[in-house]
Amino acid sequence: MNGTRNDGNRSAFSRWSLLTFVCCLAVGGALSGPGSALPGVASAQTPDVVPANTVMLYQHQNFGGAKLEGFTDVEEYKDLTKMTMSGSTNWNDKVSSVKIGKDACLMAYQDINFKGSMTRYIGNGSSQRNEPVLPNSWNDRISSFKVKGRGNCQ
Ligand SMILES: [Ca+2]
Repeated sequence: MNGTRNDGNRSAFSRWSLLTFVCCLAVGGALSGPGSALPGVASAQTPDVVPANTVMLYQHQNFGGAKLEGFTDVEEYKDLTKMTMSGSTNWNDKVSSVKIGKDACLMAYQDINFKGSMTRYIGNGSSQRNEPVLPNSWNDRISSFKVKGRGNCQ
């Protein structure tokens, strides 16, 4: 029965293709290096593209180290001492660079519960805003933040 044999051949071929595909995925993952496969760890090789209404906060300057995505109107960013970065460390006074989606606004505060000095990073409406270094001594200072739409940054 030719039909049956052909089906069998096609099935074997499909299995082989799948095996090859999975194999290459595994090799590719190994080649991309340690760390890049871990959630919350930035990869220098693949710069983040931030959705229009979100922000991304980074542990180190130039978008390095752990990263924390911030979504519009989420209240949990009121106390970064309670937001885990990795292991027993938290995000309080850790942020050193940020990316701002084109339609987003970041309001970052020196203290928890949106208190103390505040600085704004407003999206420009046309493209992602990247701030590899936080100016005016805001490095390792942010303890709470809000994400808003760029037209509602208050
Ligand atoms: Ca602080």
